[in-house]
Amino acid sequence: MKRVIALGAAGLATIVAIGVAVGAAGAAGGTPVLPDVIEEVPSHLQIQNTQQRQWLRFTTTHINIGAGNLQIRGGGQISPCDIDGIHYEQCTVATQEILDASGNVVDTQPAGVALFHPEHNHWHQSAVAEFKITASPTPTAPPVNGIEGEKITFCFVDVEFAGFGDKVVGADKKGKPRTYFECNGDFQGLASGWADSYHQSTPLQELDVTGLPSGVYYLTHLADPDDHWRESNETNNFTWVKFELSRTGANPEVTVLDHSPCVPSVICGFGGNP
Ligand SMILES: [Cu+2]
Repeated sequence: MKRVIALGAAGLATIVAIGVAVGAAGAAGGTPVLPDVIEEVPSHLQIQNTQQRQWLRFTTTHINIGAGNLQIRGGGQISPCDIDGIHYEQCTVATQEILDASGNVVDTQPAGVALFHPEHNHWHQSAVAEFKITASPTPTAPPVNGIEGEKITFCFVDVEFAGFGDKVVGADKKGKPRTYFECNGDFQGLASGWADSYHQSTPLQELDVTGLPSGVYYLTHLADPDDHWRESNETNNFTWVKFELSRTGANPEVTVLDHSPCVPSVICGFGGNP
């Protein structure tokens, strides 16, 4: 399903014009050094009962294992927008800035929308990831709980140094400085080697499983579902956890059965044990 973004009519022309201007500015320069954002296998799966709804909660972590930083700049102009049927009062266009080895901007491309997220009280990027519960572990599998692929908005900030795929935390830290510190609307990113974890207690780290029958399912997690960002590897954005939902007791229970492989490019157990 394609994401629908409707910017407020008054601000649309201005915001698009700014976006084009930014896009035209970056051109010449050195060789691009690209980011590669992967998603850790979701962890800490747990069922939460609230107000007669049942939620599957989980922890996820974005990690940039690419040689370059993911850098996103806001358009400056702010206008209301609607994303996937949710209205936000403050939005701006987002542009990925592609850097060379010296940190110069050598190219840009449109990267969706940045929006002020009232529940988290800071700025998010649109369509950072997509969570689904499915019957098979593929990015295109339809959701089984009737929730059409939930595109998740996130802030990007360097929280913890992850290293590169081998879990040797700190091994490569020299020369990979923490770069992005704030969830603001003007400037966000995830530096090479850095990770950004979202614990399962955070709002939005959840999918509705009310009425979902007992059975075996997959929780799937796809990074960059709209292909906003230019990455050095566009094929390693997908992870999954296989779990059993049991409804034999008073409350439903979840048991993890399997997960997608922890190949070198996909870190497992960094933000939390799967
Ligand atoms: Cu947030």
